[in-house]
Amino acid sequence: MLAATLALLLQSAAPATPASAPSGAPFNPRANDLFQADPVLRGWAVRQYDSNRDGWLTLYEAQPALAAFREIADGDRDGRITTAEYRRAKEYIAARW
Ligand SMILES: [Ca+2]
Ligand SMILES: [Ca+2]
Repeated sequence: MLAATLALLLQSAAPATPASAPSGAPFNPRANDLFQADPVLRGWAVRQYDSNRDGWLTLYEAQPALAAFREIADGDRDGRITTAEYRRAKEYIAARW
């Protein structure tokens, strides 16, 4: 189930719309799903990306958090995050933050 969520979240970065995303990354309306599903990642994301410090990640605050997670997790840069890559990234985050 987690893997399915991940697949949805993390493989959907393919430019469905070759639109102009100024930040580079496409806006992901499901960005918060990853953090809602995982307390470790949520804790990390809130500490790093909760710009207004209210303890919650809005969808907008979650965008850079998701992008950063992808950056950390996708070790082989193939644009997909496997379950193994996800697990490694989570361990890395848990150990470092
Ligand atoms: Ca916030
Ligand atoms: Ca990968």
